[in-house]
Amino acid sequence: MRIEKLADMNLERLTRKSYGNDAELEQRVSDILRRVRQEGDEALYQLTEKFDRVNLRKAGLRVSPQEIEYAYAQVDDQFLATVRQAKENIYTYHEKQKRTSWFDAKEDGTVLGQLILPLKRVGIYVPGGTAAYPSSVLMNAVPAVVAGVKEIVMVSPPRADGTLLPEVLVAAAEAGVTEIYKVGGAQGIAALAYGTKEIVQVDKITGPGNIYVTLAKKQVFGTVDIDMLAGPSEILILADETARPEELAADLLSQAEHDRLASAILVSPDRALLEKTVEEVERQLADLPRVEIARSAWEQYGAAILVKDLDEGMALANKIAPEHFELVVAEPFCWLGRVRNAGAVFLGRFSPEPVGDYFAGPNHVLPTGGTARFYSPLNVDTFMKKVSVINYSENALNRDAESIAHFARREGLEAHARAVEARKK
Ligand code: HSO
Ligand code: ZN
Repeated sequence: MRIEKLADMNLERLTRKSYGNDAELEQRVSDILRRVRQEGDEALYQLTEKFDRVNLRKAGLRVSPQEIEYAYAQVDDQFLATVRQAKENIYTYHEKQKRTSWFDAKEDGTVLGQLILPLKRVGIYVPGGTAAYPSSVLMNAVPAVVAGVKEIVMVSPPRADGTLLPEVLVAAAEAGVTEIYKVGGAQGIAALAYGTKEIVQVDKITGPGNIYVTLAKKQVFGTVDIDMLAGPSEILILADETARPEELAADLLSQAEHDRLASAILVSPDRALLEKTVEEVERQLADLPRVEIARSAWEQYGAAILVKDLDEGMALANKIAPEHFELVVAEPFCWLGRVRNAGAVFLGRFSPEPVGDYFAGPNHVLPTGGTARFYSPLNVDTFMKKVSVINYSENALNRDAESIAHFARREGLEAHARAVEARKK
């Protein structure tokens, strides 16, 4: 890995890697969606047989209470205690976000307001394989619980033996998930979005997934709501000479190990720090279990960028809009006011990114691929909706009737005008 000077760099390599627009994949996904819409559960059975090699008639589509009990028997006490503590931290943080309905009563007798209501039924997607993270189950389900959602449905592809990971099942039960189905991929999203006999349609789908899941979420948007289109993980660290290379290297690798498409970027005005950190990354890579994934991510989408000063580094960070932004500088709070675009900001050397992934309380489902320009982290509002409330008094209507009727007629809508005038004294 070379140290690159910002001025000489082509930033495109670092910014152009969202899950692409692949027409053939999109077609395959839309075929799957159509099959589930037309054939319902039968399609779920056939597609799960085809993609996961699992016979759901035997393994069961819905996870039973006995399976949950068995999952608890399989996890150790430390895991359970950790999940419970993490859940509590996430709950406490998200509770502070909860908004309640409000009403504004004016002197003229008018009452205006907003009902802020939980969604009735939401679906949470949990990926399979090594990306089946119990922490993500908590991060998706807990805000829904805080919002007051009564029906929280989880779907996830079964493993070869027809089960789900016990840690995922335990996290789901602890978080308050109410139904779990062993179906993944685009067919899992389709089941949630359109409903089948066995799986009742949801109002919104959240949770990360592979390219098929992401494209499926995109295609069902409108039939249901979705959270966001999550891409590969990213970290950008802005560091000064007070930072320690071995810690920065560890933080960069913590994201690089997620995915070959993950990105890990170090930005600093200190050339020696950049050099030492790059060496450290090489050294630490050697004995990582996921060395291949992490190395590939680091080589393809990693970078060590030399900037003039922290100001220039901050401008670069805001331009890239990283999912995770670590500020490892002498006075991180002094720079916080300059942050415009990031999913989550981690301040100081005692706030490495995994603190946020697992434990601190803020959500780890964050905007990626530059979408932190306009998206927010998953939060309680994600699972709520609003209804406007209007209660005019007789006096207020008499006062405003003429203006309203005037406006209506200017739009050529005579019946609107008359509806108001019908009450006017
Ligand atoms: N860093 C990931 C979330 C995660 N990390 C789950 C560990 N487990 C989101 O970008
Ligand atoms: Zn992570």
